[in-house]
Amino acid sequence: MEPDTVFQSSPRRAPSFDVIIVGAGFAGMYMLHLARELGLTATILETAPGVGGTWFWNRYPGARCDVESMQYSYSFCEELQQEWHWSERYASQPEILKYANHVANKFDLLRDIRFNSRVASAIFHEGEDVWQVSTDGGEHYRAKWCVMATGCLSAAQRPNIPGLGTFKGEIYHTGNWPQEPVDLAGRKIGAIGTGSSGIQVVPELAKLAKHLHVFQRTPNFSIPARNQPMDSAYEAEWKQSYAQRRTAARTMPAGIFSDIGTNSALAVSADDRLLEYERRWAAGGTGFTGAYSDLLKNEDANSTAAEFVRKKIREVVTDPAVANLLAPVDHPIGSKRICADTNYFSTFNRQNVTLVDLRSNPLQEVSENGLTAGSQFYELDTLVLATGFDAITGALSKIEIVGRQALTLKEKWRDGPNTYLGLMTSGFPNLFIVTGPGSPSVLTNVIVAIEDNVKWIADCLAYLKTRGAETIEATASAEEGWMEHVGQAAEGTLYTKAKSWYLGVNVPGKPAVFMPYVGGVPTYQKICEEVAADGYRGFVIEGRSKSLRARQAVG
Ligand code: N01
Repeated sequence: MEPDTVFQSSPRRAPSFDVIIVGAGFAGMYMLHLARELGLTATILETAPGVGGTWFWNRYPGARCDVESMQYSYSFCEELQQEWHWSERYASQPEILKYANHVANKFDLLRDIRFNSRVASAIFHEGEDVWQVSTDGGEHYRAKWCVMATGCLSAAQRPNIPGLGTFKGEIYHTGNWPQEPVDLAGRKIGAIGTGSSGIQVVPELAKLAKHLHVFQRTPNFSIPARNQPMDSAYEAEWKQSYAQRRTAARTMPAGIFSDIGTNSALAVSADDRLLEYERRWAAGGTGFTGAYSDLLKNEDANSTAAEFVRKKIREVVTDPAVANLLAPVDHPIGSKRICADTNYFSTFNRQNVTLVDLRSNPLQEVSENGLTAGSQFYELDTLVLATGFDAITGALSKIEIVGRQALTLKEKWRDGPNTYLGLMTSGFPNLFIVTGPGSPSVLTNVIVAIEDNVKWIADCLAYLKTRGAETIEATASAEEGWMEHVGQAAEGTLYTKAKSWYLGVNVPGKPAVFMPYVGGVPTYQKICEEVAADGYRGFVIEGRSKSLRARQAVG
């Protein structure tokens, strides 16, 4: 829709919309679609020259989703899920990007997306109750509602390694991979980082490199993905009952239709446990940790699964010293995001691959022609940084977001993010966040989390529209109660036992706060629905007459 004239009083005569959406990933695209269905004027501002969000940028060799492709897709449109064909069990990045473009075309979204538009600031004008959103190109827009669809894994984290800027070869970050082809054949490559991205890129780099050095600080647990071409019978089975399976997926904690064990790992015999772990190892994928109900709650239960995986690593890797370094011992399995790989561990059996343990040989510096770890210099042509993200809050903190009384979001979240339901934060009226901190987001099939959040926001906008409301804002006390609940939920699990990006400890200076909500999709969604059904309990809603305030301000 074209901008309307609601805000023509703007001194800057900035284009004005009912809704400005930041980000054209899966969240932003669906938000635009629903905003249009409500008859609202809306536009998306997007940094990239195309849609896809994290799948636009993470185009490193081997990039692939670790949620099965039949599930890692939108469920809101039956026609879409029936017509789209995934070619593999786990979709590769190019195929996911193709899907994102298909969706953009199918729903005619492109005409309302402003590409190459990085949002630099979003400022709430009190009195007018308007958000002014500005790009780093100096364009200004105004809107009543602003939706941050900026993603949880979209701010690539470049490590602070002395001398990195002096390196004369190429440096590529997996989370910000070039759009043009990259020729890595015959190069001396150094890869830093062994999380999900590193574990995917390393086997591909090894195939191309003259020699690959993998610089590992912390080993990670990984399960073979066992990717394969899409089985047509499996695809047909899904398509025959897509709606029922999507509903069933939403009854499961991660929003993934899967087979989750209900027993304690300690309630079965060692032989039965072994059979179950072997079955899941053979099936492949991150569903491995769904074997027993207490793997992420009880350390003894967890160590049965961790030990099984360590044994597998030792079976695959032929050099026992290398196998030992690759076997994680510093965190419970699953407490950091578990990885899914294709030939990761066996890659270390190749002659052209060397594992460098940064624990015993700390990374000293990068210089013009390579890198020094311990007392050893490694000559390199290319550095691949698989060093992760400033996750969950990183993309938001890159934007100067200013709420009531000139309070910035950065200042408000200095000691850790506070939200109500992950969806809004007090002091920032009419600003919605999709998969924000305090929501299940990264602990789920994120497309489920996105769809549920976006639908909730759209329903909320419809509610506000029919009542002629001007603002909605989370109350400080509702937010406090929610964050307490989020913290307590995490304390009951093993998630807090790992130094992970869930806690933000991978980013120097970031406060260590467990950010996602571990209560699971069904519990979270039930709470969100109840809050809405209860007249948006915990939010202040004000109309022009302000008379709505008393009725809605609860909690
Ligand atoms: O990032 P990470 P990622 N010196 O933070 C190391 C999703 N994802 O991009 O653990 C040396 O997990 C760091 O070491 P350490 C998925 O949710 C999904 O891999 O801090 N090393 C670690 O090894 C995932 O969890 C898919 O000691 C340094 C690595 O870099 C999330 O994205 C694919 C360092 C970072 O690992 C993030 O994964 C890819 C330094 N200065 C990603 N700084 C799929 O769907 C960092 N490291 C399959």
